[in-house]
Amino acid sequence: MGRLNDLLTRLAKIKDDPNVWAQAVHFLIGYSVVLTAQYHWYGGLVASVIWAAIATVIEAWYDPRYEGDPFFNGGLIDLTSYIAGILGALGSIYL
Ligand SMILES: [Ca+2]
Repeated sequence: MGRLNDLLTRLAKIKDDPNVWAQAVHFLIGYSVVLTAQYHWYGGLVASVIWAAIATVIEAWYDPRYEGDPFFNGGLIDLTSYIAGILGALGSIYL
């Protein structure tokens, strides 16, 4: 019971971490952009490439320059979350 309580306590704390929410949102954006494109014009694969390029520009150039969020201190994690969402959507479409 102690271990279960420890696990539940740890899980409950995750929701208080803003980084977890930020990564979840980046993932969902990547996921929903690709699925939306696929739904409307069968362009999931094309949208994946375009969105991955846009996300790279956002995280490597825009955020460091205009939001003070360095690429190697947060941006890379954001980009990874976008890519994970894109891959998740491609998995939903093609697997
Ligand atoms: Ca960012």
